[in-house]
Amino acid sequence: MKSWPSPSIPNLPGRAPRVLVRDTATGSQLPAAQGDTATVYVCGITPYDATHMGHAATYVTFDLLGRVLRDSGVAVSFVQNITDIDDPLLERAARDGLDWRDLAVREIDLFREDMQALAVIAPDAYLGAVECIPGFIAPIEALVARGAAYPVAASDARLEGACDYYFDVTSDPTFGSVGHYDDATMLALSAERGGDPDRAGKRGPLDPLLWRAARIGEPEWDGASLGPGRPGWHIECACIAMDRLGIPIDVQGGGSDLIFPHHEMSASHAKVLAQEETFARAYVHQGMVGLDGEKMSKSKGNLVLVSALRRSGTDPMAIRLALLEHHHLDDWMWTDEVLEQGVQRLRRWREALAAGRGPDADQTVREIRVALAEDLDSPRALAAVDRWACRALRDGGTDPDASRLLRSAVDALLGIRL
Ligand code: 5CA
Ligand code: ZN
Repeated sequence: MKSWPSPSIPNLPGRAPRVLVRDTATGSQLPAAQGDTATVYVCGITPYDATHMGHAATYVTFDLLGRVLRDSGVAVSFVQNITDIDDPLLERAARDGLDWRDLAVREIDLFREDMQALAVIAPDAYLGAVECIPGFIAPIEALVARGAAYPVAASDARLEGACDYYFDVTSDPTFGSVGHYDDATMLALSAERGGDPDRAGKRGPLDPLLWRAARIGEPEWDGASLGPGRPGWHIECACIAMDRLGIPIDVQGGGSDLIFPHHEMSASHAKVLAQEETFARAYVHQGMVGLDGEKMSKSKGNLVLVSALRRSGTDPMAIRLALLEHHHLDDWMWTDEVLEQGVQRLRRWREALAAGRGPDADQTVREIRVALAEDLDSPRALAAVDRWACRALRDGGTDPDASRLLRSAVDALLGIRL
C-alpha cells in the first residue's frame, strides 16, 4: 500500500542518550532497541471513519519514538498495517450504502493527508490486510496442524459444511502475559472489542477467530484447506509483523485499547507459530484521548477530526503541540482549551525565533533529548523549549547559530516546523 511522503529531518550535532520506554507487560522501563536497528510495529487504522485526535495522539507518539531513536544513532525499521477488512468496515459501508472498498480507499487517503500534515514519518512498509491475505493462510494452517487452532461449524456459511477457525489460547503457556488481566476482565473486554465469547462450539470463550468461512453478501478470499473466507483481526498483525520484521520485535505499539484482546492475541499467535517465548521486547501503549468524559471512538461518534480542524484553518503544528502537551501514558480529554494552548505555544515559539538570534540553545537541546529518551516525556521537552523561548523574548540574544540550532532540534526531535 502506498504510504505518504515523509518529512525531511534536519541533522543535529550530538546524540540523544539510549532510549527507554515503559513496557506494559512488565511495567518497567526497557531499552526501545537492542541493536543498531529497532524493529517497530504500530497497529494502524481500521479505515471506516476519519482520523480523530486519539488516532493522531497514537501516531504522533510513535513518531516521537522513531525520531528520538534515530537521533540516538539507531536505525528504525517501521511497519504499520491497515485493517482494511473487518466487521466494523463492512457494517459502516452497509449503513452508508457504500462499497466497503471505496469507503476504505477514501479514509486511507484522508489518513495519509492527516499524517503528512502532522509531520509523521511514514512507515517503511505500510500494508493493508487485504493485500497480505495470501500470507495468512499457511500460518493458520500451521496452527491447525499443531492443534493450536480448530474448526467450528458455521451453519450460516455460504458453503454447506464450512467451518470458521479459532485459536486455542491454552496452546500458549504465556497467554495473559501482555495485559495480566483476570478472567472476568478478559471476558468483558473480549465481548466489547470484537471477540465472541458466547459463540457455541468454541473450546474456550476467549478463543479468537482466525478465519471466517464465507457468508453470502460478504467479501471472501481463497483459503486453501480452510475454505473460502476472510481473516480474523489478530492474525493479521501477527503475520505482518513476523513476515516483515521477524520476531522478537523491539516494540509493539498502539493505543491502550489494544492491550486486550488484540496485542495479547497477536502475541500468542506469533509465539506459538514461531515457537518463541517473546513476540515483542516492549509493548508501548498510548493512553486514551476522550471527548466530553468518554473515550473518543468511531463507534460512539464523539469525534474531533484532524481533517475538520485543518479545513477550518488550524495550523497542524498547533494540533501536534496540543497532542505533545500530554504524556503518552496518560488518558486525557480533548477540549478547546487544549488546542488553544497549542496555538499559543506555536505563536510564542515563532515569535522567539523571529529575531533570528537567540540565547544559547545547547542546554535546551540536551534537555529535549533526555526528556524524550526517558519514555517519551514530551511535556518535559516542551517545557524546555518554553524556557528557551521565554529567555529569547525577555532577554533577546545575539547568537544566530543558537536560533538555528533550536529551530532544527524542535523540527528533528519534536516534529514541529517553526
Ligand atoms: N486497526 C486496528 C489496529 S490493528 C485499530 O485499532 N484501528 S483503529 O482505527 O480503531 O485505531 C487506530 C489506532 O488508534 C490504534 O492504535 C488504536 O489503539 C488507537 N486509538 C483509537 N482510539 C483512540 C483514542 N481514543 N485515544 C488514543 N488512541 C486511540
Ligand atoms: Zn494491530
